[in-house]
Amino acid sequence: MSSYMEDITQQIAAYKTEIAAFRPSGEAALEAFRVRFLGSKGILKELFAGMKTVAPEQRKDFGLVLNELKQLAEEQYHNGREQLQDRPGESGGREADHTLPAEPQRLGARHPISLVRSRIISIFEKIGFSIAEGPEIEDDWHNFSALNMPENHPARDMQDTFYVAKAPDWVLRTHTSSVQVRVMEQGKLPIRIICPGRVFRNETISARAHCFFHQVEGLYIDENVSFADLKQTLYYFVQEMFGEESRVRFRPSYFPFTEPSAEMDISCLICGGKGCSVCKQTGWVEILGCGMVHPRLLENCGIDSRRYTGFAFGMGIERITMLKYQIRDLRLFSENDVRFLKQFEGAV
Ligand code: 2NL
Repeated sequence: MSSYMEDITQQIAAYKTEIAAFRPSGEAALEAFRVRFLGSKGILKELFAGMKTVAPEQRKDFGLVLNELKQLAEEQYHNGREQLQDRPGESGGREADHTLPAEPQRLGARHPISLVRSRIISIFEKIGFSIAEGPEIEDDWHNFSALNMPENHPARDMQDTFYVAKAPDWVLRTHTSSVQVRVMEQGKLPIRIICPGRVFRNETISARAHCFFHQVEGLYIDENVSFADLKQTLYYFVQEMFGEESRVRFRPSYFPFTEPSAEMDISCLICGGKGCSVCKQTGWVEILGCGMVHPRLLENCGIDSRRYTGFAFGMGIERITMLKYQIRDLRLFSENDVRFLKQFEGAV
């Protein structure tokens, strides 16, 4: 064998190994492979051109070897192309497979205040209460005076208020009673409403107080509405909200807009009444204030207090939520920390 044939045979073996091992890392590598071996100035063109220097008796065998090498290179080029097309996201890749299951979409969670507000609303809707809403910026009359809290009356001290500096008659409502006053003024009786909404008080922010919170107030006015109706309605609410084993108790209290007034406690959800840190060893926790609507209020709104009586109550949604979900710090509700909010995924 001539030395040219020896050299070229070795060289062809090396090319064969290189071609057989080829796996493209991307489009550019595949194209470089094509140019190097199969291009118009590529290695195979050059080898075929070398045929004429081969002795005529060896030409046929040499031709067969070259054809084999060319076939291998073409095969590897096609394999490489297929391999790239199977890879998603590569340029020139196959279209997305729309039959694959979708990436799961992350759902947010409802805010616990919103969850509990909905729950309270649906409990009262079941027994015929409807929802009333009103403005968050109120005039003095609807927030205070109509509710038996005249100007300079010490009862106003119970609710440290944000006043609108440019309009001294306007305040950020300190309770949603103002909405109930508006409904009473419309004069359509009987009235059976609940008023959920945001209220504002000028408190120093702590784990137990904030400058805004959420309230649900309720009002029922008709002929012959009694304190027994009040007790039974609120007992029903507690059973629905906290479970059938919950007990309630009423303690005398004072509010300027009700007479008589009471505060309602429920048996402690944590210890069941035995005494623990949540109920401060008393077995009871306070959840709302209530009472019979003061006759002066009815008169203020043009309702005949000799014919009609009513009961009213007010609760803080934050307080109910803290009890229901054992949340210890009121500030968590307005910090929007997703680690807190995520815990309510799937809660209803
Ligand atoms: C509390 C106590 C209360 C009322 C709210 C009310 C409204 C009208 C007439 C009479 Cl229009 N009363 N609301 C009555 C008693 C208590 O709320 O601690 N709320 C967070």
